[in-house]
Amino acid sequence: MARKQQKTIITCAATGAIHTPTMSDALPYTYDDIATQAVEAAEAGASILHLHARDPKTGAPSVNPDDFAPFLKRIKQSTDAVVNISTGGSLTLSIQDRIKPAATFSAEMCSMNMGSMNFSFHPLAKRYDKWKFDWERDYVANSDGNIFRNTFRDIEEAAKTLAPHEIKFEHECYDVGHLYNLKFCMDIGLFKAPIFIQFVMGILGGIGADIDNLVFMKTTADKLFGDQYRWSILAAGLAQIPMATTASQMGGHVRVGLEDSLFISRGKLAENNAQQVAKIRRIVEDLGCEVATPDEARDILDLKGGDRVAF
Ligand code: KMH
Ligand code: ZN
Repeated sequence: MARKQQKTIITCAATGAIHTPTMSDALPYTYDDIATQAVEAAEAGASILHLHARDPKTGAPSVNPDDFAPFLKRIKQSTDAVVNISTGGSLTLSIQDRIKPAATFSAEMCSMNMGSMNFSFHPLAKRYDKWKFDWERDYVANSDGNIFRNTFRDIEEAAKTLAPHEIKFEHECYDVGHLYNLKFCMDIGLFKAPIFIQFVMGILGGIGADIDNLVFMKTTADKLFGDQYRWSILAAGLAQIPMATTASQMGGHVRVGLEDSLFISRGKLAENNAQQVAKIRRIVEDLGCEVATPDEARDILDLKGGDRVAF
């Protein structure tokens, strides 16, 4: 497969919250720790920071803009990395609540989940016996009964509410069908090219993380979107770095971070987000690609610019 000569954008999803509550001491949940880890990830080479917020007392996923403001300010003061605010929030919240932070802060980017699914991580409940907060065990164990709701109506409402902010979406596609959902949404004018697709692999409820599936996602996206799209990969758990390595060699961008994997290698927890960023950066550069700066990422993805956000 021919590799396009382009710079590789590293996104770091630093906070977690949806499927990695606080199962590693490295996961940040206070304002200070989120800001510090995000800035260190940017210094290590991440040009995009995908961020959730947490209630700093309970560590629970939060979509309250007041829980974003303190770390967004600090991040903006310390780095010019692109801030990408999650609209995934928590599996149990409505889309109206989930898009509030992105709208409040008029971010350069935000996530957009492209289909409804049983996003499940319930097997983890049996693997952990020590939980930091009371809510975590039940939240994880009950995920087998949750629908992560992202209907066409939800997507349309989010796209139309956020349109005045000219936010570029990170279209999270957890399976091939989500690419077709995205194509439908493009055809009815909800999203402008170039679109940015995140192939999300290895989440229970979505497509598995292997190379055949990655090639299938990519050839399907080529067929549907031609040169109107850019793409990146996020593989959950231990597949994170191996799949990111493969994707970078196929001309894709990469996403790492403790949100998607708590590990730095088999059996070894990552110490922080920057460690994962440094590792994928080293690999990408060793294999002959260059890592994009924040401004290069803005150029590749056609972003509105860091001076047009509201934080
Ligand atoms: N951690 C991803 C698998 C979102 O923030 O909108 C899910 C995610 C969703 O990133
Ligand atoms: Zn996220």
